[in-house]
Amino acid sequence: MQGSIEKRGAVAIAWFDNPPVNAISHEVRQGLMDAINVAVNDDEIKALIIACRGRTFMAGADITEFGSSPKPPGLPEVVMAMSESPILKVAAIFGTTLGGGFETALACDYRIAQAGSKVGLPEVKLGILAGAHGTQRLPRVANVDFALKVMTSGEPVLVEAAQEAGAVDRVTAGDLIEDAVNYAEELIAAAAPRRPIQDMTIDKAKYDEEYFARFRESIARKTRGLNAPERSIRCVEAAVNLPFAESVLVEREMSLESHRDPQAKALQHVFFAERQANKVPGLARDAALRSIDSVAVIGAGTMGGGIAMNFANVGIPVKILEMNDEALEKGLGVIKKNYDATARKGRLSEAEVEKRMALLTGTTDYSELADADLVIEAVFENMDVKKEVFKTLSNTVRPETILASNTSYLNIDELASVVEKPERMLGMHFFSPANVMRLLEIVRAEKTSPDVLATILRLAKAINKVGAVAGVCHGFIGNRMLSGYASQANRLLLEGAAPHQLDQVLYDFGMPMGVIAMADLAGLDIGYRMRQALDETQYDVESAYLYDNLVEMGRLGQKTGAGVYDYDPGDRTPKPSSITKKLLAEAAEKFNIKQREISEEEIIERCFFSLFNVGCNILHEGMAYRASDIDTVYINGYGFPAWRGGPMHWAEHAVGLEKILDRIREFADIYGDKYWQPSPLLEQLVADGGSLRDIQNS
Ligand code: T1G
Repeated sequence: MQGSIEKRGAVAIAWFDNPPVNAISHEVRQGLMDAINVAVNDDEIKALIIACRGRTFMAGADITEFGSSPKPPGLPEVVMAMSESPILKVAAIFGTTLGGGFETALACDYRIAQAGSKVGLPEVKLGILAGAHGTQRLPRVANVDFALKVMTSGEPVLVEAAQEAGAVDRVTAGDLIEDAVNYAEELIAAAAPRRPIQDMTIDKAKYDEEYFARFRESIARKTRGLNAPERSIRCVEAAVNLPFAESVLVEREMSLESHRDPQAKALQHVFFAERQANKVPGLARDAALRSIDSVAVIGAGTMGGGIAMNFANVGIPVKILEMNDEALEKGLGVIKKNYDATARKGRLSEAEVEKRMALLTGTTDYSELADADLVIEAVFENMDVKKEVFKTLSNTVRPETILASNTSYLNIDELASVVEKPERMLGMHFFSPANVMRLLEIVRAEKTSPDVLATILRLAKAINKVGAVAGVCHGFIGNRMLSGYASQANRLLLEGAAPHQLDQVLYDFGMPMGVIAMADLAGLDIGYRMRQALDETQYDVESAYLYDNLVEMGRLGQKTGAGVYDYDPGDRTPKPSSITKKLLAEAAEKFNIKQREISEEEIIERCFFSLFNVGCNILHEGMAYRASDIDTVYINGYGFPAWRGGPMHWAEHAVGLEKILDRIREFADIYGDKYWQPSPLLEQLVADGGSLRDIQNS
């Protein structure tokens, strides 16, 4: 039973225990109501502590209940009843007290927190807002600045910062419950007053229209495309300008509106998708996994260095091997420069930099890697070179050491063929910059054992990455989909779309940057070198005309100050180039392609339906366990807007599978089915009236 009462003299503790994160389910809500009633009706009880067992105080409303109307009592009703009840209430918070959990704590009169724990209102990350009076209580008990930042970023803050702002009263490094009982006894002895936050007011003179306009401007870039932050701001404006009884109605209206917004469903899909991606089909959730207490990285170049930093950042010692001392010194020097740059921005202390650097040791001797639990190679992207590395590793490290390649497209099965005990071999595809990008594509080779896969998925989370499993195919999940998306963008350039027009449409759709600008950023020579190794039947010669000519002119992209776009010195803003325009006209004439006006709608459909069709093939071939893993990859590795749910969720829920299939068939008629062969999976789903949710590969 939730809310069971433990009496300690005049202090009662209402205990809640709803693993794994004490989500505020219907049972918990009812338990809160019951606990208040028991306390109010027991004359011996002078103060009530709200406390939780397990790893955290309530981490929010139970998201699994969303989509259906919550069984009464709803949380707004509960927090109102709590804050109005005559009993003195103390919240004992720890772990991550988030969303409805923080709102429950704000319905108490006093709050004591475990030092180093966090509070927050992350609802905006789910496309909704703190709808149990959080938007009304936080600005009143703390201040408007703090409340706006917490609500619109959705990021948790340390309880020490919350204490400074006035949202937490005490912080203890000791035994939270003992200290909470002592605190409650102190309050009783001092006849401390109840402090319902709804009775507090805000000095509105300080927070006029101009203040809110400035705040909106300050978050505009980070919240581009998102609806929930604006709704939260409106609630805080109401808290400033209206009495509680009226402003709480504004919160109610904004909250209902946000739950109806497709962005909410998309973001909640993303929340569960990222967690679902950690599950290996067929492997029991409590299966014994291997511990990774030390890591080795082969190669101290850009990728190797960034990869090594991920582990040092979380206290895991890393040995970095290079061919010679000079390369080693250079690599370690780049890592130190990166850390120093972070420290200069105030995001890392000098001591922390030293601590992390101390975890990184260099060597040129393979025998020094013998104790590594995991070795990741990040050497030159060449099969023979990598095979040599894995042969040496296989003869050097322990047989149970996990071996991983950071290759972005080479065949992991072929690499595993030179390794003893190939079941310990897989791909760990980091995205550059490896210490920044959240996605880790984990490539499951034919012989990779499930426990190795699950070990690396858990490790991904430990190094603050989002892991997703891909099968062995060219480009795995992300780059294979990128090729479908980019191929259509390039065809559209040949047919008359200007690069900046096309990129603007993709940016306005929500991508971090247009795909053509992204090619300039990555460097046009990468594709050029790959095409040199292929014959003309293996790539789109017509689209390559522009890029081959640009590279041969020395226009490699941003790194040479010119590529598809021109760039002013020291300025990364892409500017339309007459050279590109001329080359595209030449290509259209040479390959007899009719130029025409291209609509925004066609750019969206051609680029994203192609992306989606490739995603369906990946799913159809079993190269991804589930469609939501593909969404996880494309959001975290390529910046697809999370508020659209990912390419697969967007296709099914914003466009519709049948409409997409019809358009793909129309494109096949127009362009020939080389690009537009409908995925058999898409055809099957439409024929059966099925959903992507039904597909679960093993
Ligand atoms: N409801 C239901 N299940 C939840 C949950 C929640 N709020 N939070 C986590 N889980 C599940 C999760 O799916 C996973 O399940 C397991 O718990 C461990 O989670 C009115 C309406 C708390 C920081 O947004 O940020 O309150 O995969 O792997 O890395 O204003 O979970 O094991 O089956 O993430 O240690 C606001 C969301 C809700 C917090 C812990 N609260 N959760 O991280 O574990 S809306 C949130 C988190 C709200 C009110 C509104 C994190 C965490 P499974 P995990 P973790």
